[in-house]
Order: sequence, then C-alpha cells, then structure tokens
Amino acid sequence: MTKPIYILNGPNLNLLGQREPEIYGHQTLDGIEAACAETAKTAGYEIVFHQSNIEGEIVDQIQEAGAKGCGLIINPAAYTHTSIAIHDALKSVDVPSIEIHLSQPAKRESYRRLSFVSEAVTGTISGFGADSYDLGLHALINLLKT
Ligand code: CA2
Repeated sequence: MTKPIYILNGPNLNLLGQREPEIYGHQTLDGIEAACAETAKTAGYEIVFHQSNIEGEIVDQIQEAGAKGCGLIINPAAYTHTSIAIHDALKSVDVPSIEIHLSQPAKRESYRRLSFVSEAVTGTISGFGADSYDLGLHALINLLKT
C-alpha cells in the first residue's frame, strides 16, 4: 500500500482565517486540509495532516513522517526562524520534504529572512497564500513520480 504524505503545521496556524487575514488570507486550516486531501486523492495518495504549537511534537511528527510516510510538506511557522531541532529532524529523514509559507517572509520583517529549515529541505514555496500548500503538494507528487 502507498505510504501517506505528511503535511505538518507549526504554531498559531490553527488561527488561520480568524486573525490577520490581510497577511494570511481567509482560508481556515481545516479548509486547507480538505483541499490537500482532494488533490492528494486525485493523484492516488492519502495525507496525514497535523498542526502543533509545540516544537518537540513537530520533531516527533517529522520523525514519524520519515518512518511511515513517502514525503512531507511543512509550514514550520515562526519555528522556521528559530528551530535547529526542526532543522536537525528534517535532515534526519530520507523522504523528500518541502517547506511552504503562506506569506513571503523575505518581504517582511528582517527577523523572518533567515530560515533554519530551507537548507534541510528539498525545496521551498512561499508567498501564494493557501495555494502554497497545493503548489507544494503538486511539487512533492511530481518528485515522488520520478
Ligand atoms: O507565511 C507563513 O506561512 C509563515 O510561516 C507564517 C508564520 C510566520 O511566523 C512565518 O514567518 C511565515 C506565522 C503563522 C501565524 O499564523 C497566524 C494565523 C492567523 C492569525 C495569526 C497568526
């Protein structure tokens, strides 16, 4: 049986659609999960979708994705800019990984310009709102085909 694609989400993304829509859009995380499940199903994959506000839980989920999944997509949220633990966990897995962001961090505050995640993943997609998830999923599915 095909292994699932893991889609992992970091702190505060549970608030999507409720606060700061001018930056993060109106789509909720539940809506994003439903859209991702549909895209994945069309391509013959299932998804495992998680959100956590806790760094260590995200590390556990990355390790689980490496052991039980075929690839992973991660929006590490603010941990992008702070977490060596998430960097190390991503480096430790043997499956392709894609970092995604709703906004374009490079165009925002200077403290968002550094990503500890980018050098540990296969590729990064940012700045397309909720579409970043769909674009990341298509990119990952294409990678898995090759
Ligand atoms: O643009 C992204 O996807 C970010 O990963 C979002 C993070 C931010 O720290 C990164 O620099 C870029 C913040 C996620 C917080 O999500 C919220 C959603 C609604 C209301 C408040 C926060």
